[in-house]
Amino acid sequence: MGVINAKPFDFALDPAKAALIVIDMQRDFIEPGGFGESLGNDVARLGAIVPTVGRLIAGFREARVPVIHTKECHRPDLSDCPPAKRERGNPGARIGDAGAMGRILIAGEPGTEIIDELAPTATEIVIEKPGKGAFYATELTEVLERLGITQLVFAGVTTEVCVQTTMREANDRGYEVLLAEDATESYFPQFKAATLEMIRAQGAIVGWTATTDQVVEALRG
Ligand code: C5J
Repeated sequence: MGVINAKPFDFALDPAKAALIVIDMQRDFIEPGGFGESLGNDVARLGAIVPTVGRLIAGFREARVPVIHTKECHRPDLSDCPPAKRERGNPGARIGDAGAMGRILIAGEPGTEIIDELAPTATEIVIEKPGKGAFYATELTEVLERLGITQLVFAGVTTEVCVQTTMREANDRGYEVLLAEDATESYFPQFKAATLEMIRAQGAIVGWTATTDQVVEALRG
């Protein structure tokens, strides 16, 4: 058990009951020329956290604590992509359309893959999720129950969308959740800052935040 001097108060990390969830570190969100950039976003902001996320993953692997990855993606026939999601706004390209790295956010397409630098190992679990939250329409609950996990550390993108949604889903399901604040990023700095505040407000109403160094140190005991 390693006690992290987290915000808004200490978090006792139990490696026997913890997992790292790395949200959507996918080529189409992070690499230049992908879907994220086509929506007008500065993807360099997201690319900048890759080494930190890598350090966090390495810390969990070294401690032999599970690392679970997620990918936001849909079936090729889009049967799991509601029109309300696909037809939102007026982007140049939509989910399922041909993009620079294959069909956008479709399972199996190159742009949907996790970036090479953070690729899952052969034994790590990858959850394919059609929604923003990783619990919706996935096997994540069963995976966590099977592994006896009650604490979740989060990293990935984007802070206020898929990361925050999944943290809230997890909190509602009774998990203790902590966000590694330097291993997550948003296209909008003000949204990241607000999300960190929201998560830990009112006595950790959603959960805790701490730095990658603090989490890795706690894992080492
Ligand atoms: C978004 C995500 N931003 N992974 N996806 O649509 O946060």
